Amino acid sequence: MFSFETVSNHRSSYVLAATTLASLVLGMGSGVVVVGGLQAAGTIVSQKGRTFLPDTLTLTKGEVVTIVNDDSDLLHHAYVDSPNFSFDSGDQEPGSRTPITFSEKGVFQVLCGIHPKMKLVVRVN
Ligand SMILES: [Cu+2]
Repeated sequence: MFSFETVSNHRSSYVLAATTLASLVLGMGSGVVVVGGLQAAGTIVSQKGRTFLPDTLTLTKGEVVTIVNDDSDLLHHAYVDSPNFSFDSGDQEPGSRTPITFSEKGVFQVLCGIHPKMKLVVRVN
């Protein structure tokens, strides 16, 4: 009986921690976050379960998207390779945040160099 309660308590703590983390991420997703003097706009895309969430976005030229690797045990490697805009994140460690400034109009695919099925479509107006 004692061991069951111990397991139960651990699970509650874990759920609480996960909920707090989710609130933090959601909180960062709304509004403007200023880190070290750099201003980042509020659009957050999560890499989770080898997918981008959300997987489509519509932006205005010059907006910043911050890609967060929410897979605790996977590297990702976001890139854009189009005629008028390209970007390469390098290795994205678990928990890392990668800002991308979309400085050109058009429709762009953000792909992952490690997981070919991962795709984020960004329309920039
Ligand atoms: Cu990936």
